[in-house]
Amino acid sequence: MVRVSLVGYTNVGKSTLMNLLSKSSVKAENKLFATVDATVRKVVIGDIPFLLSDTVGFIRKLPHHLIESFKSTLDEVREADILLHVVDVAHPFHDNQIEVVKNTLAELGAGEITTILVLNKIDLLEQKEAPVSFEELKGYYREHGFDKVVFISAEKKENITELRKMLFEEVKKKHLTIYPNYVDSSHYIFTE
Ligand SMILES: Nc1nc2c(ncn2[C@@H]2O[C@H](COP(=O)(O)OP(=O)(O)OP(=O)(O)O)[C@@H](O)[C@H]2O)c(=O)[nH]1
Ligand SMILES: [Mg+2]
Repeated sequence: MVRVSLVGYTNVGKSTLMNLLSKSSVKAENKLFATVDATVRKVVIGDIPFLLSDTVGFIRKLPHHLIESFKSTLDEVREADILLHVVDVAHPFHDNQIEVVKNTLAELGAGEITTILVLNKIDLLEQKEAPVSFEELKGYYREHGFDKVVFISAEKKENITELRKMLFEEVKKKHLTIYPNYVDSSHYIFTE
């Protein structure tokens, strides 16, 4: 099966998104390192099954006691076909956190894996002034090497269909490379 991994800085909403996409119940808490192990769930979108794994959050300096759990996360990440890089877009230093995650992925040898940049917590932005539109911001992130960008709120379930559609398209591509002899791919159609 195609393997998809949720990666990102700690406390950005990876587990919340995992629960939403897989309808499972993974501990999501407003504290650092709520997740200490990789958790894997089977998810199906539009007939195509894939494995979705939640991972421990990346951080600039990892606390010592988390190094073991981090190792199992590293394996999940390395073996992934697709990464969902989740970002807390309402965090004042989110661009910095994106850099930390990008550098960590590169160090792991996972820098070339197809990545969807998922800018989460847009509900928190709406409370402030929105000086630039999401479309303009997408352009900004594309210039920084992310060609697949989506703005969501995992908590308020905003734009989840757009994310699922984008994920489905990437999963479909990978699925067809794993099963190239599967001739009738016409029934792989996105369903909400
Ligand atoms: N306002 C808002 N809060 C969110 C959203 N998504 C997640 N949260 C909150 O952010 C906090 C962290 O969420 P988690 O899903 O545990 O984050 P995580 O990335 O899994 O964190 P670690 O496992 O610690 O790395 C929780 O309090 C969530 O309720 C969102 O879209 N909007
Ligand atoms: Mg978590």
